Amino acid sequence: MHETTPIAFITGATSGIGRACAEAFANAGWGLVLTGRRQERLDALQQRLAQVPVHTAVLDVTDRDAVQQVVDSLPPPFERPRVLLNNAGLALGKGPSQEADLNDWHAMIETNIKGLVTVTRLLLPRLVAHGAGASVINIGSIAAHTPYPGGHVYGASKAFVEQFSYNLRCDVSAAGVRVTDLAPGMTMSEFTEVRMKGDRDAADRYYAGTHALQPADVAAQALHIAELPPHVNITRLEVTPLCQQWSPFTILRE
Ligand code: NDP
Ligand code: 8X3
Repeated sequence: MHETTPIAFITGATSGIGRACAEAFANAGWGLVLTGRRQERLDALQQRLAQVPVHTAVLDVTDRDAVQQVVDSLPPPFERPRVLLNNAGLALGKGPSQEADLNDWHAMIETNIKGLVTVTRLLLPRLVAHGAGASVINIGSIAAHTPYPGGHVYGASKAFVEQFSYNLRCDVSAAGVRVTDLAPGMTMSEFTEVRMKGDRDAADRYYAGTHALQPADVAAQALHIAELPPHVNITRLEVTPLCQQWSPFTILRE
């Protein structure tokens, strides 16, 4: 490997946007640290992306000790990533708040908020050590700004991601580290099947008749952000499919 090959550390690389980012960065010649909870998918991806150096680690971002262990045991040449792509995340449930499973709410907070800040905090010294050109790219969502029925904790967790990204940027920009909240809209992935607890038909119905974003569309934006000149920081980038529109206010009448 060439000494200057940049490294991207990706959480949730086993599916959807994370996997597409792995592919896009590999095609652009980046080395990769790929993490997620499903070992067999990491193995398959590593085999498929054999054209670049790839290090894989089974990692549940909600397990603080495991994150520490993965960071501490990054082998050369992966010890000093240029990019942290905080992608691992999920929504669970789409019913009204008063019927929601509290375990689902806690799981979203543990993953989308606590997992993201854990990985960020533990990897941050290495990004700072990398300095100019480094980036933290946090996958937020349009749900951070747009309330909708059943959005409850999911949207709120993505609002956290947005504000955390801005505050983080305040602290690390002097070290040359850029921070971006990359906020996609409707993207066709396993996201909806996970949200609907494995109900594939419900997921298919959600995407039916739409021309939703593909994970590769979001990955192209992530790669663009990562490869900008070191003095350029995209603070927030929102990307939606053309078919996704706002709704007017809903007025409840007596
Ligand atoms: P997928 O369900 O296809 O992928 C989610 C990824 O997150 C998987 O690789 C999964 O890996 C990983 N993941 C989930 N929980 C954990 C955990 N505890 N520890 C480590 N990895 C975890 O969905 P998307 O690709 O669509 O979602 C990726 C990100 O994009 C999420 O943050 C999501 O909120 C966001 N997003 C998605 C949109 C969409 O419409 N699809 C729109 C806007 C934002 P594994 O199960 O192997 O651990
Ligand atoms: C996922 C997008 O609109 O389903 O973050 O909440 S949405």
